Amino acid sequence: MKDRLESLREEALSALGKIGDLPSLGVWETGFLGRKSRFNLLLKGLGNLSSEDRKTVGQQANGIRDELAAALANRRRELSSVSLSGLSETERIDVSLPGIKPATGHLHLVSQAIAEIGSIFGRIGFHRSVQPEVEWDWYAFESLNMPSDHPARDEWETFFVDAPNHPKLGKMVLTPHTSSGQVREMQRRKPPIRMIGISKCYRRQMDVSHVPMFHQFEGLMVDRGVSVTHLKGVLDHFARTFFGAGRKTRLRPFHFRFTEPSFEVDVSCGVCGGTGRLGDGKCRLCKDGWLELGGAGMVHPNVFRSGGLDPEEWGGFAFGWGVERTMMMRSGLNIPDIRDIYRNDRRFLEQF
Ligand code: FA5
Repeated sequence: MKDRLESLREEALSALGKIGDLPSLGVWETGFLGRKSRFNLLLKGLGNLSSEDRKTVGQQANGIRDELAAALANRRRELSSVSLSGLSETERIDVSLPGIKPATGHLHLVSQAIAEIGSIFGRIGFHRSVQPEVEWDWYAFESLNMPSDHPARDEWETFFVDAPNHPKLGKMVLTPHTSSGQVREMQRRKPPIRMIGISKCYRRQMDVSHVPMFHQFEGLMVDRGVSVTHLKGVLDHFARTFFGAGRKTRLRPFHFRFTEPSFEVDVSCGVCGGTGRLGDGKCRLCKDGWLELGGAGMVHPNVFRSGGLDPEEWGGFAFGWGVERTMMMRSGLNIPDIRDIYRNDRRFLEQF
């Protein structure tokens, strides 16, 4: 066994001397010193020797292992310094070559719109709030004057979460609209309130103008003596700043359970200048000079009660629109299908 160990030692040292590059050192190390190396296989035979022999052969084996390990470290040092000194030859840099521009990303167009909308309302004193992505039925519907059997709730096409009911707040749902933020905000802080809540919403809908996950922004103002005039002023401020000077809004009577009176908000069409006509014919973007933006109204007394406020003392308005749809209505964007926004196709996203 002593002879076999000695000849293995000589073989290993001679092979090491012939190695000329760093990667081959790794192969050598596995072959001669690794767990399944011939050296280790040989040592398995130690058990068959007498205790006297086992001691001397064991010492010899340890000595050889240390010697091989030291030789390996030496060779590694030598090869490393050779490869570094050769670098100036092999890796010459031609500073006159044009550089490679690193790819830089940018915010997704919806994130850009959210930041812009938040800042437009921020400049007139509305503070940002974010609603939870999962919500209790009570906040999403009941507190907003929509009892469980009310047919209006079907319009929200809600996702229900498979979780135990809350003893007081009912079922768990994916937030279907940001209006739940109205009551949460009233519970959170004392009036006067000026809030702009921008959050994710979920509905079981999918077609050219609907996606199952989208964003809404919800405005809420609560104070004494708030009237529809204030609402109209805030909406016009938004239309002018977001869509461009000269754009204005129009309120059409509508019905929401949580506002009274309620309105649909339209913005004047940027293509035909609100006239509904282009050249000799009708404007192709709008029908009569107006584009539909979203819902709004004066906060319903029952919503104030849900939020713990006295409707005799406080008044307020609220509005809620889709971020994606509002953004798509910007002149020149020309996004024909709302689903394109979330397909994650870089050829599309890089344009914004
Ligand atoms: C609401 O959600 C009311 N909460 C709005 C409101 C707030 C009214 C405060 C009064 C006071 P509606 O279901 O119409 O209303 O949705 C509002 C907007 O969200 C729509 O105009 C649209 O822009 C956007 N929206 C709704 N569903 C989707 C969807 N599946 N995909 C993309 N955008 C959507």
